[in-house]
Amino acid sequence: MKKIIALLLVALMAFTVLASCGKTETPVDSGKSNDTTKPDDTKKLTYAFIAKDVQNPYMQKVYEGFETACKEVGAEPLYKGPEAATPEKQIEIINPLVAQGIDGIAIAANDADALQPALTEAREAGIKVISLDSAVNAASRITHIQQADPEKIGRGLIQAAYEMVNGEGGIAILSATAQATNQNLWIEWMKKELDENADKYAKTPLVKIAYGDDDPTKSTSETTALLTDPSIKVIIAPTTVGMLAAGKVLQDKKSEVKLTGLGLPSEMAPFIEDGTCPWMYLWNPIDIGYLAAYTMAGLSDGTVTGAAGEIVKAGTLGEKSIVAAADGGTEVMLGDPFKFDAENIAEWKTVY
Ligand code: RAM
Repeated sequence: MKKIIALLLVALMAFTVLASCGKTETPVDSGKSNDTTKPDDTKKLTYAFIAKDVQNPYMQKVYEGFETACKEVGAEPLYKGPEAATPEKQIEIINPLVAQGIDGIAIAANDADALQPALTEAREAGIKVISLDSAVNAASRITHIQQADPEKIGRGLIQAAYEMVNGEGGIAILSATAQATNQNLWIEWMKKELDENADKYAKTPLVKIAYGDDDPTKSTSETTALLTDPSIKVIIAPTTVGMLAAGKVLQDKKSEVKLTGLGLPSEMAPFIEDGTCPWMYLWNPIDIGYLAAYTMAGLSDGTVTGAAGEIVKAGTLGEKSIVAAADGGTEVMLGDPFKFDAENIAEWKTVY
């Protein structure tokens, strides 16, 4: 009997020594994930989507998808954004999120470079930072969620404007803010399309670029101002806020000026139906938010690091590749821009 007790004691001591060895070998990172009294592996991750501005209905649609995907991956979603689309106001939102110690930030940027110091701080604190819709520069992000090829969008909008005026009539652009990365990229491609095909577009010059700041009131007054120039026959609004404001002005004034751009089917249906906007383009904003949250989840669990060549598992969207982006960083492409016209608008206006 004594022998058995002695053997048991030896076994117990050996186990205790092994167990304590195991403990000291466990890497400790600021005590956060190794606090054995409160196991951290069950902690829900928190992901924030920072909109260009909170009121923008397009941004709200993006968040819808973000929220759905967060639920699917078991993360806590936050919807943040300033009242006006400025980088300064976005910085004021980023800083407290860093202090709060959230796990991921997906931002639709109001400026490519101005957010870099705040986002670098976020990344240094271990937060997974990605941009979506409107990119931050490559150094400020892990990757970017790109709605559609910017070249296709820019060239496609000029081609649409050209057709709408039968190759004759000045073009005006009603953009969002002057610093918006996405709109500026699309405008660059619009200019390239015009420059590279100068003969074709000889009678459809780009007359003016106006900025409505994604603010309905400013977009309305900028459209009204554009209409005082009789050489302008078509307006391209590469922003959903600009599209709606311009559509209303043109409809109110029973103007002959045509409208195209990037609009929400739910908002633009009446203008497509009455011919103010013969056709326009967009993609599914809900899918952008959805893809962003899944990308974040992949970054959190280490399945992806944001490098070109990796595959993001994006729930119902399937697998999406991370590819090299034109700005030196990487991006995940959602798909192609989709054309909305009188034929299909009824089908889409209830979707987004
Ligand atoms: C506005 C915003 C957004 C843009 C869409 C098309 O809602 O400017 O960034 O992607 O339009």
